[in-house]
Amino acid sequence: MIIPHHLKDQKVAVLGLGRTGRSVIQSLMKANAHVFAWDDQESVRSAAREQGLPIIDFNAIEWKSIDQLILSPGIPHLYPAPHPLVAQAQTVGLRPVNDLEVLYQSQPQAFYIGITGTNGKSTTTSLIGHILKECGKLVEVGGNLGIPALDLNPLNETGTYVLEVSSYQLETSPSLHFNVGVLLNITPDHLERHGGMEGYIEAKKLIYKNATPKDTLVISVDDPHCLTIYEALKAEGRMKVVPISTCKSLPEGIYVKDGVLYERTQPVLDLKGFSRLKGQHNWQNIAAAYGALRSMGLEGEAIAKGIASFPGLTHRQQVVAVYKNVTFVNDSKATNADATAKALTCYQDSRIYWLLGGRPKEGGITSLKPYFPFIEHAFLYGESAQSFYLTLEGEVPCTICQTLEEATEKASRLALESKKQNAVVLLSPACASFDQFRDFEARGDAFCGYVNAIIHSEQKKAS
Ligand code: UMA
Repeated sequence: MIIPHHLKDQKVAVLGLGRTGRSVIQSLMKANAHVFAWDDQESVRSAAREQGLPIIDFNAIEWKSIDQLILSPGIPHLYPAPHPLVAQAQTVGLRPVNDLEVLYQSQPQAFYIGITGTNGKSTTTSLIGHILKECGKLVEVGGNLGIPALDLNPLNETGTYVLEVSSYQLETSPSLHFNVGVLLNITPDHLERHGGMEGYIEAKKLIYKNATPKDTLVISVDDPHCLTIYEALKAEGRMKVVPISTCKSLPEGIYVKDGVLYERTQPVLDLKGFSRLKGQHNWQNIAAAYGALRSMGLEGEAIAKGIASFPGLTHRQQVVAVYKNVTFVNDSKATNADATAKALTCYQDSRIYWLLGGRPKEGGITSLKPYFPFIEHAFLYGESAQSFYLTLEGEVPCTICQTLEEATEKASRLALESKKQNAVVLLSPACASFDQFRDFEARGDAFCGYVNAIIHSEQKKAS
C-alpha cells in the first residue's frame, strides 16, 4: 500500500466509495490525513459507515476548509455536467484529483509507463508488466485494469509503475508524468463524459501532457486520430515518438506484416505462434509493448521470451481447458459486439459452439453477421435470447437456454459428442452481464466452474 505522507494532517475529501475511494481512504488514514468521505448512494454510505469509514455529509461541508478533493474516475467533473458537489468545490478553487495523482506525488522517484487507448489497454499493460518482471525488474502493475493506484507497493528509483490509464483518469492527474507513454488507438467511447469526440481525443492526448525530450511516446498510426497526433508530435519534436502499425510498413518504428513484427524494417519476431495473443488486435498490443520496452533498452530476445510466457488475461479469450477435441474459451469481458468480433475472428478456422447473451447493447449482434458462417451452433441465454434468436434464425442453428449453466452444458455435450476436430466452446456474450451476474468477472468465473465440472464428470465416466 502507498502511504501518502505528504498529505499528513491535511483535510482530504474523498468523493465516491467504490474501488478507488476505498483504497484512497485506507491509504490516507495510514498517512494520518483528516479524511471526509461521501458517496451519492445511501446503501454504499451505510455499508461504509458500518465499516468505520468517516462519512460526512458533503452537502453541508465547508469547502474552504478542505485541502484536497480526491475524485473517483466514474464521477464527472466537466461533462455532461460537473457533479454538483464538485461544482461547489470548484467555486472555492479546489481542483479535483485522482489516486494516480496521489501515487505520483508520493513516489516521484520511480519510472512510470502509462498505457491508454480505447481498446487493448489492459492486455498491453499486463504484458509490459509481465515482461519486465520476467526480466527481473522491480515492477508494480495497476490502474484502470482494476488495481487502484494506492493499493500498489512503494518503489525506489529502480522500480517501474506500469499503469493502465483511462481518459477519465488522465483528466484529473495534472502532474502525472510518464517516462514512456503508449497510445494504442482512438475510436468513439465515453463521449458523454468528454463533451464529444474532440474532448475524448484531447483527454487521450493527456498521456504525454508532461513529457520531456527524454521521454518516449509509442503511438499507433493506424487510425486517423492517432495518425494526426503522431504527425503533429513528430513535427513538434518535443519527445521521442515511436510509431507502430499492424496494417502498413513503416520506414521507422515498429510494424506487423503477415504476423511478423518488424523493427526499423528488420523482421525480429514471428507472432503467429503466440496462442494467448491471437489476432490483429493483439498484434497491436504486442507491437506497443515491444516499442515501449525497446525504448527502455530491453533486448528483443528478452522481450520475445516474456511474450511467449505471458499467461493472458482472465476473461479475455482465456483458454480455460482443452479436453479431447474441444477447447473451452472464456471471453466474458466481451460485453459488446465489437469485442466479440475479435474472438470470432481468432477462432474462424475452428468449429465454434458460441455461448452468448445477457443484457444487450444497442445494435445487438447484427454487426456480427459476417461471422455467422463460422458458427457451428449458438446457445442463447439471458434477456437478449429472443432478439438474438431473430437475428440468427435461418443462418445459424440455435438453442435457447434459461441460464449460462444450461448453455455451457448443452454446448459442451454437443461439441464433445460431435468428435469434430478444432471444436471451441466459446463464451463471448456480446452483452452486459447484469441480468444474471454481478459483473463480467462473476460471469466468467461461473463459466470456468461449469466447464471444470463438465470435464470432471466426463473423466469420471471414462474411468
Ligand atoms: N458515485 C457517486 N456519484 C456519481 C457516480 C458514482 O457517488 O455521480 C459512486 C458510486 O455510487 C460508487 C463509486 O462512486 O460507489 C464508484 O466509483 P467509480 O465509478 O469511479 O468506480 P471505482 O469502483 O472506483 O472503479 C474505478 C474505475 N471505474 C470507472 O472508471 C467507471 C475502474 O475502471 C477501475 O478499475 C478502478 O477505478 C480502479 O482504478 C472500470 C471501467 O469501467 C474497469 N473503466 C472505464 C473503461 O475501462 O472503459 C473507464
